[in-house]
Amino acid sequence: MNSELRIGIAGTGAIGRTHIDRINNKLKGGSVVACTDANPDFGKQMGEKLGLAFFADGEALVASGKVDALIVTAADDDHEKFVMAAVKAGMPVFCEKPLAPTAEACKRIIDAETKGGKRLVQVGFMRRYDPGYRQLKKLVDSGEFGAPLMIHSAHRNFEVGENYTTPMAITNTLIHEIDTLRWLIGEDYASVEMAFPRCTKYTHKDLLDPQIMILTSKSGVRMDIECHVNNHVGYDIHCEVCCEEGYLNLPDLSAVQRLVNASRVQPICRDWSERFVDAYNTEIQEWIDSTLAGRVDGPNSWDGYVACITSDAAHKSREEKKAIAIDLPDAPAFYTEAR
Ligand code: ISE
Repeated sequence: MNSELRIGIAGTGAIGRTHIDRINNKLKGGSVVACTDANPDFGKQMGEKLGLAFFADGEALVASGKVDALIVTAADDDHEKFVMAAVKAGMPVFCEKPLAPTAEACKRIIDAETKGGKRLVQVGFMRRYDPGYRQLKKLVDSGEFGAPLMIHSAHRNFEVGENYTTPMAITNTLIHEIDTLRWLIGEDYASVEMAFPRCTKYTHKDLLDPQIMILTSKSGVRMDIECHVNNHVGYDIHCEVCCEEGYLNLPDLSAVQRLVNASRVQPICRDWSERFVDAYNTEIQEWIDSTLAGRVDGPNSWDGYVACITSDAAHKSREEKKAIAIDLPDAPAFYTEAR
């Protein structure tokens, strides 16, 4: 491996371009030098604009000899094909969440990675790198507040595109909470249930909004998560961990309070790129560092798979209108041993 990581990016949409910018202009140890996109015309245009070599598909990019590692920021349905191209070539790959839209697809990735004999895949669960969530986890883990009993969370967006539909609230948005809460309490889930309040007037016929997910861990910690993606207010993330000896609340990003027009105004973020900028920077920097050192330190394919077993069960709960038990296999040693 070179001393500087040469990175290819598969998916030149919004999140892809924020990663290109952070890697090429802010972070150390790597640079994005090439790209591909499921939409070749768009990818080519972006490649020219950003000064990146363009390749027609993931296999050609990976085989080009121009990159040491791949970042996948394509649409969720295209994650699997790009991750597979890297895994089959033995190349380290960072894939934005979800690893794939279904557990079945994640399992194919796990089988290919295991067959190759080396852990290569990191999944972009960036909440684990957010300073606020890291503080929260440290306090939960300290044991000072006793056992966690309940968690109340909310994931609110100002608005989402017209192509965002009911299942995407789980696969594209709540997937963050599914991974974060499992990591926060260090426990797997036993069941999931979806509930549907009255819909907001700001939604459309293919999107039930808001939705509530109720997760129960194996030891009985009960977690409710509101997902409201067309709130027309702002990007608002909550997490309150109710423990035996106290309540732990996720801090908001600091913002100066304004006193105007006989009101106190506390600004909040407009979207994820603002709210989680520090988390993304730390996540990608740590991925570059560990990749150069030949390791995968962050959330791996097993975490991506477990999250999708949970999201598949959540879809089933919506369809069958009942709580669904989650039956998780034990993680194989390939994913638990230090490597
Ligand atoms: C988006 O893909 C994200 O990852 C955001 O964090 C989330 O808030 C949004 O709902 C998703 O569509």
